[in-house]
Amino acid sequence: MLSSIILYAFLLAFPSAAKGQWDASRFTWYTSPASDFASSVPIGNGRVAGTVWGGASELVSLNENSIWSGPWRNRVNPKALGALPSIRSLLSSGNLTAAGQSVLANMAGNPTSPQGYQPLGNLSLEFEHSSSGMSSYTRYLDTYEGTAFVTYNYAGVNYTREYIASYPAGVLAVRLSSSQAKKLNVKVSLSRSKWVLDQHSNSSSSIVGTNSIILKGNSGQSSGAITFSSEARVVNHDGTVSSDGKSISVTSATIVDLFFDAETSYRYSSQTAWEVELKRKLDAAVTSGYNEVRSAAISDNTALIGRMSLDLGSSGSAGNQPTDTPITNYKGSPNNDPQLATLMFNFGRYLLVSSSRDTGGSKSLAANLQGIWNKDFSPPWQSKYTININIEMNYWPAEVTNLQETHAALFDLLDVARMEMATNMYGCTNGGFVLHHNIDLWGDAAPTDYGTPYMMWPMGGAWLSLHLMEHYRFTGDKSFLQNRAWPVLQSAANFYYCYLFTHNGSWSTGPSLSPENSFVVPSNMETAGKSEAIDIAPTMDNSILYELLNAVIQTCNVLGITDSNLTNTKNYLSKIKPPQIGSKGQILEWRNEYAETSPGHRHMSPIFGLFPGSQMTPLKSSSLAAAAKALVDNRMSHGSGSTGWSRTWAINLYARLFEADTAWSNAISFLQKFPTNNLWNTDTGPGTAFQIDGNFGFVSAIAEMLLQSHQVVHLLPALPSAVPTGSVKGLVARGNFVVDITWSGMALTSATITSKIGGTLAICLQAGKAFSINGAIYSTPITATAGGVYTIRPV
Ligand code: FUC
Repeated sequence: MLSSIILYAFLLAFPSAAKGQWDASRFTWYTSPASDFASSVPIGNGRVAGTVWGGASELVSLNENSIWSGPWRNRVNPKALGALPSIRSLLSSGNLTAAGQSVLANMAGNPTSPQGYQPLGNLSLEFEHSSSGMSSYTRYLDTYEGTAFVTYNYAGVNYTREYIASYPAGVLAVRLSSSQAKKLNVKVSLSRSKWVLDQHSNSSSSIVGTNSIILKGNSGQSSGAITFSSEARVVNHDGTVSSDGKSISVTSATIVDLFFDAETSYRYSSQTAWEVELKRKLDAAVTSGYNEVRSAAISDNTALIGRMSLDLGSSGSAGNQPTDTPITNYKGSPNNDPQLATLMFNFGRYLLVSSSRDTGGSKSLAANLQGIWNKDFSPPWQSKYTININIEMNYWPAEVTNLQETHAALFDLLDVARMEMATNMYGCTNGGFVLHHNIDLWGDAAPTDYGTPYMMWPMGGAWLSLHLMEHYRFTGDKSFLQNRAWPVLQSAANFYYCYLFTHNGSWSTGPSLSPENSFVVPSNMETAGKSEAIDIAPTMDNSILYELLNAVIQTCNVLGITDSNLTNTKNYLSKIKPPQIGSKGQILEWRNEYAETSPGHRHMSPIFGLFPGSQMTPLKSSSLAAAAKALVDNRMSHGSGSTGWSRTWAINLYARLFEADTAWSNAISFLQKFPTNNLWNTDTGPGTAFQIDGNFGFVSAIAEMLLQSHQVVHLLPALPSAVPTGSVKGLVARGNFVVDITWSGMALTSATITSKIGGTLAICLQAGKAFSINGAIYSTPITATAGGVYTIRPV
């Protein structure tokens, strides 16, 4: 028994190095422990997560995605509803300054912020090893299997630690081992620090039994606090176990396994209920044992991750170095290392699978600003849900890169968020729902923060609703459309049928803004020269309404709905102001051509219709596409792309404009400037806030260069000259077509389109080139059959 355990431990060590070469597209790896959070490696099962630091004394920063700072609060400003008519009349009569002041005075939420995301605590493993005595150190993350690994030699013994987050078992699992029998000594503890916030303080306690440590905590409020129980089970195969009331020690062992779970009051009505669930999951994991938990977790991960593969060229020796080295080298010589882009792509898909899953019970939680990984009680922007770009960006890769299941968590959150805000703030009682620019896990959608460039924006719910439509467009799942998407889309549209008002003959939003830009008040609109943001019907609002109302019409057509839902929507759509073009040929941001206070603003709000919308795309409207290009060019030439997410939005936009080389040069700039050593995206570069949106925006941007499908199935629409040869397998086009493409010399070699559900297949190839489909020259769309495979070749 013991010899097989030792053999197992050896086999686990260096599984990739044993093959002689690290796969530079698949592994992030390091030759030293993490020096900070941004060099730890993340694992997660969509609900429980950790980051592995890998030091001589191990630290795993733990999260459970419903541990937030407290209960739901009604933050709606009681003056908001009463102030709405007067603010609208100030806007209509042209007093922008007074309108902005009244918004601040009457509509700000109280308190100004919803709840924030909080850490669970830390798992500590003390091995009595000193850093200086460790040699042959390797730490890695396998983005394909979803395993994290640490190995090193200490006093002639190889020690290994393997970490896995299991979606099927709902737990984290750890295996510790030593290459020589009975050389493993480890002390295990769980802890949580104290944080004082808003007159309440969280509390936690740790109860240590023979082979279990229970950490309980809560967010500190006297009523409705978010409360959790978590537990680490220690399973030793040999050696001796003891506890000292603070920790569990195992001495003279060869292998020790740990299983960890946390459950909270968010999903269960009583402590008994969530502790029953905690026990059930841990009992089952212990009974199955580490190997079974591990293999089920890997099967689950690889089933999702393995649906796709990407080859943008080999980096050769440049790629066979610890990940922090290519990150540094790439700044000077990006062209030597095409696999860094591939790794970033694969890592992004891995992050989505790890941070966003349907975890059951209709209370899954979407990936937040940091996905699911947060070690701070006061993280940047509270690590909550900012929905004027960030959380939508998290889900841009979900459908196109074949991870449809990850989208489910966002749909669950949207169900929670559809509360009475429309009635309380706008007096709308027709079943419509509205969200502003932030929400928390309770769906608290009252205006957030205190400032006119961001807080008063009634479009967050409409934008998120479009994600359900996109899920239908990609999957063609009519029952999803009927049962899940339609109620949300209908409710989103209903809000606007109550809320919109007529201004200059158009149905208009207001007070609203163009996230998060400001303009200079012109001389005839009150305090000239002052910065303001509040206006009527900014272009982004009109573009979101265009997409929403078209989504409703499409849904009605698919589901055979012909009643007032359809006629009403068509009437409204005909009176939404189309995008206007300004004096520099650009899409106008506001109702008039005001001077922008930040011409290089990071938000690309006015060209939402180019990406993620489709109203301004070249195949739909060459004139709007040209105006969208004028806007993004102007923004970028004035310094936009200044945050990681902004830069990746720009890549997606240029891909939609078929500006392949500009898209790629922005992808290079992104990789040079924003990722930390563990490849997380940041606000403005390493050392600034971790924000996961840019990771996901990067993935969708690469996909958009290779495949687009908002109009037709468009192969290689924006292939950059820096990537003349490559292949991609398993991308998904709208209509549920799975697309594999191989190219070389900047041209298609061949592509295979597999139709999952049948239907019309309209295809376009790179720059309108001619091609054959199953041997016949393509001229018009074909009718694909479910299961049909179509081979595309250049002619
Ligand atoms: C928006 C952005 C900021 C940041 C925050 C979380 O407000 O403008 O740059 O990403 O969200």
